[in-house]
Amino acid sequence: MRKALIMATALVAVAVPTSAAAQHVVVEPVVVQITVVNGRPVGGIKRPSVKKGSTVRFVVRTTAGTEIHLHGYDIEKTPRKGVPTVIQFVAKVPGRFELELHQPDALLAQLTVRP
Ligand SMILES: [Cu+2]
Repeated sequence: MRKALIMATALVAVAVPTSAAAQHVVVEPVVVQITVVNGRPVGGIKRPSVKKGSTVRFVVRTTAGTEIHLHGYDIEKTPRKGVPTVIQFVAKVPGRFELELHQPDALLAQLTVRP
């Protein structure tokens, strides 16, 4: 799974049009950091907005919950103690998508992917 994500990121970097002058263009992911305390995201629900084709990386720190779930893209990760949970993907589908913590259920972020 991790290997596939890294490959996807590499493909994005290659797909960026480059002029003769620009030799290496590295596309940085849009990083969204979320810390969950008492089953709720610190500072409230994050509402990032990215352009379609962007690479998005959610980094979630939580001591509670059995699953972190990105709806629509349907990516699920099981959080492990003491290790941030990383969900990285290329936002190919426009729309609005919710990142949820499950058990206890909480909305962590609402991602907008602009066409
Ligand atoms: Cu869910």
